[in-house]
Amino acid sequence: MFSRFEAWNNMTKNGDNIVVASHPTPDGDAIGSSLALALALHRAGKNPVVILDKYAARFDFLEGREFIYQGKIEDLTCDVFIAVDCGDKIRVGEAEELFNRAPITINIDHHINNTNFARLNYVDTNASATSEVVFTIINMHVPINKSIAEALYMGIVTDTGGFRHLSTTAETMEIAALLMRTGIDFSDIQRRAIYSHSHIEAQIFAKAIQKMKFVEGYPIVYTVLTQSDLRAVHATYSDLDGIAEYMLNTEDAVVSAFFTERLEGKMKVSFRSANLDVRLLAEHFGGGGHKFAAAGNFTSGLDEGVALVLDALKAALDNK
Ligand SMILES: [Mn+2]
Repeated sequence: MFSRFEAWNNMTKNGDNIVVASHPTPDGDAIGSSLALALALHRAGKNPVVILDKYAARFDFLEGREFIYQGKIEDLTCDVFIAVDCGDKIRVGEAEELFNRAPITINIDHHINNTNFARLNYVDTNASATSEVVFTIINMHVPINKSIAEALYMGIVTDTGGFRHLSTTAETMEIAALLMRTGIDFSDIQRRAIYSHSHIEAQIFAKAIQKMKFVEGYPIVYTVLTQSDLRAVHATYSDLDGIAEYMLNTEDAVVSAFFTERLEGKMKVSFRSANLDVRLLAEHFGGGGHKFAAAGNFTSGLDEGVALVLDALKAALDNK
C-alpha cells in the first residue's frame, strides 16, 4: 500500500477529470465516502464526477449530490478513476468499462478481501468505514468543512451501526470527534441515515419479519422475500436495509440470513452475525464483506438456494 500523501498526489496530479465510483445498491458508506471525496477534490480545483446507482431516500440529504452523474458513462472523460468501498473490480458495476480505459485507477477501501484490483491501492482493513479512509487521505490537504464532515460522518455512523459494531476503534471515535467539531448535526444525521424509513420500507420490513423463521436446533434466524413480496408493496432492493440486522437481535440468535429472490434465478443472501465469521461463507456464495456482516449473490432456485445456504451455516456452526 502506498502512503496517504501518495494517494492524494495520484488523485490530484494526473489531470482534472476525476471519476469517483462505488458499488451497486449504495449504502451509507458508499455514498458518504464518494460525496466527501468529490467535495474535497472540487475544493482542490478538480472536476469530479460521481457514479452512483439510485439509493434510498433517507441518504439523500448531503451536499455533493450535485456531482452525481446522470448521463451516459461512455460519454465521460476520465483522467483518474477512483473506486471507493469496492472490494473487487466487479463491484464498480456499470462503470467497469470506464475503469478499464482510465489511465490511472485508484482503489480506496476497507474490505478485508479487497483484491487490490487498481493500479494504486489504498486499502485499510482496520478502518471501520471507507469514509474513515477518505478522511485520512484528504485531511492534510483540504480543510474539512461542514459539508465534507456530514458526508464522512454519515458513512462512518452507518457502517459502524451507530458506533456499535466491533469494527469501531478509538481512531474511529477520534475522527468522529473531529467531524463533530465542524458543527454538524450528528444526531440528525444518525436519525436520518439509520432510523428513518419510508412507508414502503416499513411495509416490506413487516413482511420480512412476519415470514421470519428459526432453524430448529440452531441459533439461526432467517427470512425469504420473493419477487412477488417486493412487487406487492412496490419495494426495490434499496428498501431492504436493516432487516438482517434486526433479525440478529432476536433472542438466542447468533446468525441471521436474509434471502431475496432476484431476477432470472438469482438469489441474494445477507448475513449478520454475533460471533460466527460469515465472510468466507459469503465468498463461497459469490460475494464477500466483513467478518460479521457479509452478503452473497448466486444463481439458484429459491428453495434449493435457501436450503444450501442454511446447510452451510449449520456446518459452520457445528465446526466452530
Ligand atoms: Mn464500507
